Amino acid sequence: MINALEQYDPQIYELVRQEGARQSGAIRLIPSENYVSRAVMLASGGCLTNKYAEGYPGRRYYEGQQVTDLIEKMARERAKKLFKADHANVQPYSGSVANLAAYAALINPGDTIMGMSHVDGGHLTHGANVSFSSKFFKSVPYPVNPDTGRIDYDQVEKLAKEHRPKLIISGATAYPREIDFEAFGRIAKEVGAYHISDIAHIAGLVVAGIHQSPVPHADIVSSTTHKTLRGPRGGILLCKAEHAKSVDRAVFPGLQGGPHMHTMTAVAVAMAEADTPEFAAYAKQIIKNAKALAEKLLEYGFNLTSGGTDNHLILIDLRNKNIPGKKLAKALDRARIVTNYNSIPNDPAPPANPSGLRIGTPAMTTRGMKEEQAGQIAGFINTVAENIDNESAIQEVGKEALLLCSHFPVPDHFIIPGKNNTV
Ligand code: DSN
Repeated sequence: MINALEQYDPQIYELVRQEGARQSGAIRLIPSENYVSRAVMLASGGCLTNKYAEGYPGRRYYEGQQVTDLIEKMARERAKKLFKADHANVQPYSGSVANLAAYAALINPGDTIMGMSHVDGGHLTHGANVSFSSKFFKSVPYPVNPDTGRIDYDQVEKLAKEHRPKLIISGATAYPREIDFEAFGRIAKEVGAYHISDIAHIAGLVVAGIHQSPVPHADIVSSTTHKTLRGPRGGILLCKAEHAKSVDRAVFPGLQGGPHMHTMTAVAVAMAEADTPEFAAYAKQIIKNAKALAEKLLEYGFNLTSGGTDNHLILIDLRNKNIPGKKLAKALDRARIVTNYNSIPNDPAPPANPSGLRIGTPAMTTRGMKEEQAGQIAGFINTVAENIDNESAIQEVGKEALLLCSHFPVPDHFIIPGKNNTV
């Protein structure tokens, strides 16, 4: 497909080639990114992009749904089996829309919601003050414990009893520890709230059976389909049978028009891929790599929020190194190590120039890197931090990072024969 693009639009082809080369020639540590399989790539780039399919299988508003109905049913069934859920909606365009649909299915504008505070690791849509979620709803965020960097379930319970929210959201976007979804379910029941769990980051770890599944403990579970799940950029909602109709109505016609059928096709592929022993082994290795990376970073004197990790991500508190997160992220990018600067709990610095750096292991693990390489990468990060104003040292690390990348080639869909794929 990519070679055909060269023929039809050489300018865009060249940019796609450059991005493929960038992804191939860098150690990608953004915890929400990954490399999808060739099958997922082909499905999401195929002819299903041509089809409108408002409605649901058997109840569409456009004709010509002989195949789309089969694809959507298959994607739904695969998602239900994978997550052991009563019902799945595979239409959300992505995680933010999935969350909004989940809220719309259960509560009304003006109701109170309780999600993890954005600076402490919650997602924007969990009630952050810049998001629709605090404009449409009254947001009462729960923080993490400032001493431990972990969720304090007693404090969540206390806040819930005080504010009596209609909805409690579990799940996070920058939280390195396992989440006790059962505890959230119990607290929600105690105060008569619904419980929505957003597992966008850890869905791959959940389906592999490594992290607790929220499916038995939440009214609705929301997720993206990329990140650790390693599918295309999309969203899904899983719920108990009693909420199936409200969830479906909230997605369409509540919030969305026609579903992106090409993405849904690729979601179906990814669900099957995740339902294999190979995927479970991959998910285990993600965590082993994150732990190895965390251990080495601690040895190099980095402070990690909560002291380490149970999942795929690590949040580095850079205050003891006197380097702003943004400055380190940009220097690492020049050294072919791609991360994102991030707020840390109780961050004294603003979100645009915060004190933390967020890194994660899903993409490097897909390339086949293991604990030894995780240790090497920690060394690269340390060298860049120690030489933050020394550009030639940073460029040297870039050469070593490129060499490491060359030993762990990425899946072959963007390796273009005869082209320079690593510069
Ligand atoms: N932007 C995603 C992340 O990087 O975690 C969350 O939506």
